[in-house]
Amino acid sequence: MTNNKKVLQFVEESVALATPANVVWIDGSQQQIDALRAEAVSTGELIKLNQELLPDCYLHRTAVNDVARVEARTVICLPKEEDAGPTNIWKSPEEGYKTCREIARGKMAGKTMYVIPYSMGVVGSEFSKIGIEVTDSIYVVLNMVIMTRVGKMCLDALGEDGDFIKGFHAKCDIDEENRWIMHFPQDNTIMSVNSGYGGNVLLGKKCFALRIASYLGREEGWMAEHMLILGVKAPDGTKKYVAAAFPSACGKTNLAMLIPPKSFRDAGYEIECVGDDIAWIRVGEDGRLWAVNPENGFFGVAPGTNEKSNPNALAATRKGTIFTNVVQNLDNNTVWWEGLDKNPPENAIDWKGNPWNGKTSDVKGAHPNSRFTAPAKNCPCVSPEFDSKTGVPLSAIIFGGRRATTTPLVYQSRDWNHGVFVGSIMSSETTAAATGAVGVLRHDPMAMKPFIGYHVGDYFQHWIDMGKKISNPPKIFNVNWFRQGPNGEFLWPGFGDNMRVLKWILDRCDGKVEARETAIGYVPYAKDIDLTGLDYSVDTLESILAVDKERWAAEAEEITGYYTNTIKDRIPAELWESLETLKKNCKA
Ligand code: OXD
Ligand code: MN
Repeated sequence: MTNNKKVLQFVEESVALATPANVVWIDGSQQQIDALRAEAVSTGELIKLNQELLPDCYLHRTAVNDVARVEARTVICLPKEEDAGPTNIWKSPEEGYKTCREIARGKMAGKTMYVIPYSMGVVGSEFSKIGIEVTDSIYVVLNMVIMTRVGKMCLDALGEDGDFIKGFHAKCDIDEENRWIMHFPQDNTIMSVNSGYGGNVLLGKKCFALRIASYLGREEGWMAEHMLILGVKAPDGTKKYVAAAFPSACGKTNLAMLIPPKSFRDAGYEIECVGDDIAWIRVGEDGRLWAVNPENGFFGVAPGTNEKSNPNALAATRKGTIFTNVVQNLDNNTVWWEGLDKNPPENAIDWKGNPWNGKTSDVKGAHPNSRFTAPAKNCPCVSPEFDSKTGVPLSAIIFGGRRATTTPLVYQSRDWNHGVFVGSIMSSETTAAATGAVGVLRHDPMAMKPFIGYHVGDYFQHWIDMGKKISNPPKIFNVNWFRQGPNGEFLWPGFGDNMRVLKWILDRCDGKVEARETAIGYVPYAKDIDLTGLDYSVDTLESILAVDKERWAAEAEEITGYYTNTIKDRIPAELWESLETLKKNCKA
């Protein structure tokens, strides 16, 4: 399929290491995809779902010990430990290669190795980059076909001499003790062994499009971010785009596909989804930031997705989707998960493969991190710019987290550098969805903590340096949909009503509304948040827009501790200055 010597050499080396019985090149043709689906069904790797209700949809169950990304076994391999920084696990490249190779040696004996040529981004766009993933899993091949642009055109784009990101994946024995997801940023290489779970094995996603790409972005002067991208179409037909970063369990996919409240829809507002997870961002000739979503599908969390929370995501899963670790409803061979509806199936199989009765069982039927892999084009509100080679221009960048107190519904940073500070201090309270204590503050700068492929302080510096190259920068905001009252009740309705906050953000970008300057930045006047059609008290709104200086003084101390004790070094002077300003403002 190719004459590219580097590709051929990578495949040869992978064969020599893992010794598969066959090698199959993935050309992206429907015929080949159909054959692989049929083969996976014949071995039980995939279960074919009801093809009338869910055409071309399949169900897969992972091993029970292999259901999530494993941060403690995700490694950045650079020569010097200090260059991986305090947020990453480090090994030297020598040790990393040795460890992975010893584990993978001979592990594809008797099996087929698939060679997947894929592109992150539209082939032929200046933003795009090609990867080659070799794997012994048909599940991986079929997920990559949905999540990326796969096929011979990627090899053609490489030509005889083009460079690419190398990804080696072997399931091995799904042994937790020997599971490693290793990144070699200097060699554009990823090795993943002993896992079959999406985030660890779909190497185009977190491994390439965030960890390796963030490293490349710093070298080449662009940014790879853990951000959704959405377009807001105004009644006059103009469109503005925003990118937004949130830690997990903060409703990122829901925001990316938001349906505006009725009063906004009636007025002519629409949201168009460009991406729900990753943004690659470059400075355009016009001095603005332009963003593309390098992915081609959504790898979304199933539980909680329903007709109310995210009808667009649900619609996206109705064809051509692979479900992982959800409930199989045996009555009609469809799928179910907690939070889909109030009607769990009685005659079902749970994510572990055991018989399950949703009416009587006291265990969850779907794993809390069960997923759907759905083609982006299925989404009813997918942006017409989805395949744009130039991307979309950003008017605003939004950071957010889950905070019961302290952080107001929305505030705007004073300028780019202050915005970088706001991103650097992002933190979120842990939820019951994740293991560990609930309500504990976890710092997650720019929602990139598990995804920065180098030292977090250098990453902050890269943001500051980028600011110097952007003559027309987006405005930077912070939102918090999760303020709680004294009894733990949520004080903001969230979901579609977040449109009301988006509108204020875009009005600020257009210079249409005034704002109140506070210790932390610009906060809306309550009158400027459009509450039309919402039964909501202005007093409550005032309360979640308030900035409590005492709490923020305490927050500033907590941030000082985080900077000093966790990040320790390489923090840009501009961020220390913003921290000092915050402390001063809280005393004033
Ligand atoms: C994801 C994640 O799967 O952030 O998108 O973990
Ligand atoms: Mn993500």
